[in-house]
Amino acid sequence: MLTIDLNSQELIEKAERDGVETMYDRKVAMKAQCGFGLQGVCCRICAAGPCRITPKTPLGLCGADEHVIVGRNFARMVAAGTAAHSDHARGIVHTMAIASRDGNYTIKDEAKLKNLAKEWGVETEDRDIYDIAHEVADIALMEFGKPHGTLKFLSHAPYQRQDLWKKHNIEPRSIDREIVTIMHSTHMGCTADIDSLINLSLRTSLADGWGGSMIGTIFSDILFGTPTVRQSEANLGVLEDNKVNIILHGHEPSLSEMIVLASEDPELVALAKEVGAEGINLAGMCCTGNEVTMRHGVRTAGDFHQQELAIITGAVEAMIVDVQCIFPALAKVSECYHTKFITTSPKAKISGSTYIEFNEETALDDAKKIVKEAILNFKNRDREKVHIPQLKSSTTVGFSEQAIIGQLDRVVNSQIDQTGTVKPLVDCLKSGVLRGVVGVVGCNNARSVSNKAHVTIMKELIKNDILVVTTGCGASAAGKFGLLNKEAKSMASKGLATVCELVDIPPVIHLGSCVDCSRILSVVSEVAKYLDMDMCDIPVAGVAPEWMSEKAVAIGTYVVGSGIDTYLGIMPPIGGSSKTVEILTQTLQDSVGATFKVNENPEELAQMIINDIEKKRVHFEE
Ligand code: BF8
Ligand code: SF4
Repeated sequence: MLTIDLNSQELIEKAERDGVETMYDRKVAMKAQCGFGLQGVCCRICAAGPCRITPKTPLGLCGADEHVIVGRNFARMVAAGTAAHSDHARGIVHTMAIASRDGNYTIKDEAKLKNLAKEWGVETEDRDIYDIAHEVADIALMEFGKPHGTLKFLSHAPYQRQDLWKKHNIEPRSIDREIVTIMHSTHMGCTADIDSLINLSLRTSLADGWGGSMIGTIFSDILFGTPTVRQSEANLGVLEDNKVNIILHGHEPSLSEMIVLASEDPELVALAKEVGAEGINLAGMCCTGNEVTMRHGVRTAGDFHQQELAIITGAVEAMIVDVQCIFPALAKVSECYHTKFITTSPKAKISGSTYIEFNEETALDDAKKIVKEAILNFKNRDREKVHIPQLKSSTTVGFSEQAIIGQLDRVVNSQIDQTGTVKPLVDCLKSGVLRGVVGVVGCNNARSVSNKAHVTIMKELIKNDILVVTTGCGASAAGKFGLLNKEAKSMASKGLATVCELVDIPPVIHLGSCVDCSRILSVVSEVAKYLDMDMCDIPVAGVAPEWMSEKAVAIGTYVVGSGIDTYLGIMPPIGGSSKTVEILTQTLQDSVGATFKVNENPEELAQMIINDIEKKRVHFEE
């Protein structure tokens, strides 16, 4: 089986009938993957190589052994992932730097901005909110390259964690600097010590979690609004036969927010009617899908593995993308249908696409131009080729940290308790009504059956009184399979179901896009601080059942570096170095209080998590 998603199965068959190649065909054609690559023991860091480690050639030409080669490759994955999240964040901060009262970008969450301004020592009294915004943005931009000190948001962690980072010299300094340090240290002839390579990886990844990603989340909230709970739907069944279907795919909300606005423009809505459509139907994909569903309720068309399939419905007028997780194959697939594949970012040009550059300075005009292209393409839709699968599920989305606390306040007895704290969550965890909280996040991976591990693990966890929070393509999987629906409490065990009923939440909580994994850090950190504990002593865990991207490696590493055990459903390319495996799966326990654990069988992985959460509780209840 290739995927457990019935819509996807239908469209894979349609692709065959249409003679269109998809990832699933390439997966079959690829057959065996390169064993050296899988083990991480191929080095092509200098042009004397590639050097491959075998029993007969245990060293590269320079003498680098398997531990050095695997460690360098791992560190470079962390650096690339951190770069992707953080450069996205930098874009958002630059956008805030040009926000103005009468411009395209305005400040939506003034309170959050003022809180941050106060935290950073920016004057807020009697000042125009835009002056405050610009000063805060300038300070944030310095976080990427400041020459002295460490990252500001580290102070959000419990003091125990901060002390530990200091002790092990893994406090990130500035974001770009950590990435550069890895690129330098892994250059030919630099670091040749596996402990040091893992330490560098930890420090850089923390610059993602408590730096780039956290800045991305907080600044997006300030600029586009902190998500609030709302209803939506997920899966390809959200495409509509009689409307101009536009898919928003990629990551940065600066673009998608403007497309949402443009799609409501009366002139463009009128134009859509003129060309014979009933209106414009926006649908999201991947992380952009998460961003627009949690802030606007825009429905989710699907996840990473459904990007080609969306076009194969024959009903998509435009697939609009910016950066990250975009198959270059979309160019070829869209040639087989009328779909316009529109790239917009100078950071991710793709040959065969229609390139319409999106600039923050001319944002709404650019967005309107892009939406107009889509509308004008409606007439080219070939009715014969259209097949929209029917399945879709209703979802409840938009749980920012504040929205979660807001829901929890429903159970607070205002006579006794303060509102606006994590106390109700702590009470549920302490009493054992909830055994733990687990973040199930990340991608789809062609090495496994699409969505199977996500759905299996989430269902298993909620059957064991474990509240699940989810982001990225994990969130899309949860949405498609009905787990983000409040009714899914019927699939949960008694304790969790009671909490869901009381607080009016689904058993799986949509926390947003992949940069929003920083929301998980924030919630766990607040719980730990409330209890005066370190994050490693709370019964929580992170899981990436079907991860594939370098960004996921960065996330997993900062989650571990933050003291939260991380479970992987796909083995990372480290198997060729026994030392790397030992450090990541055992030794880190002694330094950062958490490790990676890997099992490619989802049922077994779920059981490991449940058992480990129970073990953590022993300590937690003391
Ligand atoms: O950052 S979960 S496939 S979409 S990498 Fe990509 Fe993975 Fe999806 Fe967003 Ni995250
Ligand atoms: Fe080979 Fe060393 Fe060059 Fe890597 S850095 S390719 S191991 S010679």
